[in-house]
Amino acid sequence: MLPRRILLLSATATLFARPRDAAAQAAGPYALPPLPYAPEANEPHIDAQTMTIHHDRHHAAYVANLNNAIKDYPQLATLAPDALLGRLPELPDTIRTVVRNNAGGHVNHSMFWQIMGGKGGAPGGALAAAIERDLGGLEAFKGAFNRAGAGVFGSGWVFVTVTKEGKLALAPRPNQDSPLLDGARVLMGNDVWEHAYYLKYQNRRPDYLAAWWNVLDWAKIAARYEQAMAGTLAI
Ligand code: MN3
Repeated sequence: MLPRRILLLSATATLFARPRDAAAQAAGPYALPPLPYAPEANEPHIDAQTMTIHHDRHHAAYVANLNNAIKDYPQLATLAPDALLGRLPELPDTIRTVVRNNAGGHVNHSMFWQIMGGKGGAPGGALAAAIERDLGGLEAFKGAFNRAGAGVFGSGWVFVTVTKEGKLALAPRPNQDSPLLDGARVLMGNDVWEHAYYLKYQNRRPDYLAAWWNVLDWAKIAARYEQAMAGTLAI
């Protein structure tokens, strides 16, 4: 048996090596999409260091873990990540949970980067009308969304799902569970894992939830809404 100090050292080395290793191993069918803006684009509400670590290490690790999980199942590599989640019950038992977590992490973060980098404000057009109709208007929607996000115990997400008919609903989820698991489409969502906000907000998740609205790109969200209604929204 190894001396205790060596065990501790090797555990520490593994812990610190993980993010870099994860990024280096990202060869496979799934790829980390680049951030669609500079890491400081969401300052001061979300700091550049959080964006960089979140994208380059956390999201990269989900992609690497997903590629690693399916490497012995080449037939799965042809599936888009939303299809992989939608067909989770058909997957081999041995990889079902790791795919749920890491394909979930991949699609959730891919959506998340896409809808930020904006200046907040309010949506217009058909999306504004749907928010009015299904969620009681923008202010009521923001309040309910922030309460749902604050109410996620531990790590998770708060999403808005959208049906093909354009109907909106709040959908909080634990861990990296995606509404795609249930066959729903995701209009938008906020990441309430501590890694999304801890450097700047520490334990003040409600402050992060409130500030997040200032970085939304409503034009991108409106485009997702149109795609959902057209049946072309993937992740
Ligand atoms: Mn995250």
